Amino acid sequence: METMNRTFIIGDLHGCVHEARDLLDKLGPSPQDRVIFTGDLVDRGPDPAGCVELAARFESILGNHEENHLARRFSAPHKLSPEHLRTRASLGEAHYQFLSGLPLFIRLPEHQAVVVHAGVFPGRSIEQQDSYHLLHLQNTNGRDKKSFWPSKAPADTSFWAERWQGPERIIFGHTVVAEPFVHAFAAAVDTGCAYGGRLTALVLPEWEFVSVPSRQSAKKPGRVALYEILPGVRCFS
Ligand SMILES: [Mn+2]
Repeated sequence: METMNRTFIIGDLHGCVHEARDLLDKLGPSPQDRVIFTGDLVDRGPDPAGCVELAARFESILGNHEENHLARRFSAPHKLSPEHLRTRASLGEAHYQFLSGLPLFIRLPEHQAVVVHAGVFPGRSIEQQDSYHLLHLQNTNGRDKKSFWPSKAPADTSFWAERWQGPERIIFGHTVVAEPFVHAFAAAVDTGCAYGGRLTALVLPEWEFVSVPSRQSAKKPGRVALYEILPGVRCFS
């Protein structure tokens, strides 16, 4: 019997290579299936280089952490955080070569979907998007370029997914959600593995989620507490 090829979109690894292998074992992709990582392979977790090497066997888009490492590759060490320096020390020329070739988005026309790291600015086509928005966008007022942390955003802003009207459904990481979700025009897959949450894959064409538990100890992702970004959808912000 012929089975339909599947596409697995896996959320931000952030150095969690063991969980990535756990999840791939659970998914059991065939050579005909596609595996796409949503970027932010590096920083935070124990094995950034291992995550880059794993992603190189499949497909990945660029995350803001990769962008940062490429932009500051030759910056003086005293200008960089200990975490940044740890990642830098683990990466070699081949890793940087791979990261420099990563796309900002991957279109999945057979699913009317696009994989991006963070978000898309409302009212613009995917090709017209600013790389800053693709890599960083959270809350927006729909006019200015700036992106706001959801918990610190002015009242006239809202999470980009509330303003994006398609036609594509955007599959994104970057913003850590308490529960992954699929809405009309957006699907969130980053469940905070590096913070002790889960590593999650979105499985197409079913639009179902498969997760494995984190092996990291629980810690808060950057900011404060759970924050409602969309009705019934909470993120850590
Ligand atoms: Mn990110």
